[in-house]
Amino acid sequence: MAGSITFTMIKPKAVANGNMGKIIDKIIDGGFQIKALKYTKLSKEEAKRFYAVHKERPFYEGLTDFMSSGYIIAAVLEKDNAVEAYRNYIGATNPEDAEEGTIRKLYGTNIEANAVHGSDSDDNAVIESNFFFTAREWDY
Ligand code: FUP
Repeated sequence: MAGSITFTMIKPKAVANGNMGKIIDKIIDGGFQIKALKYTKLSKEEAKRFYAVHKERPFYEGLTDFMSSGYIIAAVLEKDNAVEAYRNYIGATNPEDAEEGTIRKLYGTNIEANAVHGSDSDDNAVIESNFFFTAREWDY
């Protein structure tokens, strides 16, 4: 039976550090099925749109500079209770606070370059998936 979906990005520093393969393996090991996957880049304007919810926050400029600084992996993942399951699997926003064995603990550098993004709600998982993928690429 199909589960629900979440959306993830492997962020520029984790890609630049050569960790994208290990992170994808870990995602699969965690029982997440990859429904769509793309090696791509965000422009500054796209990063600002993606993170628009944070536009009043002090870290918005730095975060959107960082997220448009290099290649990323964007992916749609499926699993039962995918949003919560994936957020537990990747660990706390700040890698320093993330539990041992989580993706952010293993591959994150700091709170900004924290290796991966994970959607925070079912609605945002769909919105974020649609940001990167056409319906025929993931909604099958
Ligand atoms: P999360 O849902 O765990 O990705 O965390 P948030 O929604 O709180 O943060 C969104 C993004 O902003 C994350 F990629 C990390 C980044 N961020 C900072 O760069 N600095 C901060 O102080 C807090 C968050």
